[in-house]
Amino acid sequence: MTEYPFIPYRRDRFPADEMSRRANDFFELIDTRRSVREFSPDPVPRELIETAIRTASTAPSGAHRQPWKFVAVSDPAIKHRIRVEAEAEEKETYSNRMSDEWRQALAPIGTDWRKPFLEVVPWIVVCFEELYKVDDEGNKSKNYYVPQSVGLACGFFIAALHNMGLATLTHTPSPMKFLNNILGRPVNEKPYILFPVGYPAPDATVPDLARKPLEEVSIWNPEPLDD
Ligand code: IYR
Repeated sequence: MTEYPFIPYRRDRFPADEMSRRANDFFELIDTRRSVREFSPDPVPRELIETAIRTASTAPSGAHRQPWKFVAVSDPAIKHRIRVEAEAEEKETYSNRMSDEWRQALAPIGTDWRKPFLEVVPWIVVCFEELYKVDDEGNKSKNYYVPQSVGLACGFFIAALHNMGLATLTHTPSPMKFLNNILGRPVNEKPYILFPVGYPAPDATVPDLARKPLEEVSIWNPEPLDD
């Protein structure tokens, strides 16, 4: 077991007007984030991807296990292999595995099995969830709240990329098992989300969708059911 000494945690409070300003500034920044499917091939320095992964890795996690691995790929041959195998799975999914209801839900977004962006982008980053831990002697130990922890880390990752002016997409070619093989990851790691990362193409378009208003996504001081 890792023992941590406890240390003081102090942050200066911001004056109320500065808090409001910061709250609005962050909202306005993050509100311009969109999932992008058309990317520029322009290179992105590795250092930026490293910082995005470092940012992701500050996310809270069950028992501080940080049960995530971010695998970054810029090698064109590996990106090509990922595209070929992702498209093969996606073709099967779109033609045979998706329900009609699912297909209809996706129709307005205009996706299909073709994933050319996997070869256009300068980086593919695949986040794996570490289902359980294996130490150097091969001893296994449990991780906790893995999907929640990894989801949070991926959220931080997306926010970090957006803040630095890069675009991504939460791509989930399904099933994703082929990524363990291509990327040489062990069986205790499971692909969670594949992120193509780059600049949006200058002529990229996104669906003109609206986000649910606050009233639809929040409930304030509700009554208990059992009163
Ligand atoms: N994994 C497929 C299908 C897909 C599913 C949902 I739900 C989306 O919001 C978008 C796509 C794909 O990546 O095309």
